[in-house]
Amino acid sequence: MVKAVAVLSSSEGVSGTILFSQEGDDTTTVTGSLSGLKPGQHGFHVHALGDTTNGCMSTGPHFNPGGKEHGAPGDENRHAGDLGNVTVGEDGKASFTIVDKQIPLTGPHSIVGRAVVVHADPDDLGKGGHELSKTTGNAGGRVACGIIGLQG
Ligand SMILES: [Cu+2]
Ligand SMILES: [Zn+2]
Repeated sequence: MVKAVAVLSSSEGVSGTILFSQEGDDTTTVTGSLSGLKPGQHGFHVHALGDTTNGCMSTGPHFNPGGKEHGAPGDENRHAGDLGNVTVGEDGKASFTIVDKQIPLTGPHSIVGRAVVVHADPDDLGKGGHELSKTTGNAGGRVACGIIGLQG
């Protein structure tokens, strides 16, 4: 098994930990807990770069090694980094588990060294009809992010 972790924090008081574990060749389980967010749905993605020199803005676009359009996690045509939305309760907290086959921790398309980003708004999963729907899901600002690093 290969494991990784991303620790998220922001100046606006968002914090959290996202754990990744890969069993076998391609299936990665993502287990997250977040706090300090506004209640409702928030877009949640793996972005291409593990660069936070300019905060979450420098983590680049959604991780997209296949050169596809933005979509929902279950879509054929999606960025590898498209993990959909996380749901935040009235207490500002979210805890979730996501199982996905496009975010390996090993091999040429590994997400280790890239970043996870939580957005201000819901991801429309490519179906909102907005000019940004097919690139970002129109998920708004980047409220917190963390670099994905190997864990022992
Ligand atoms: Cu994003
Ligand atoms: Zn995307």
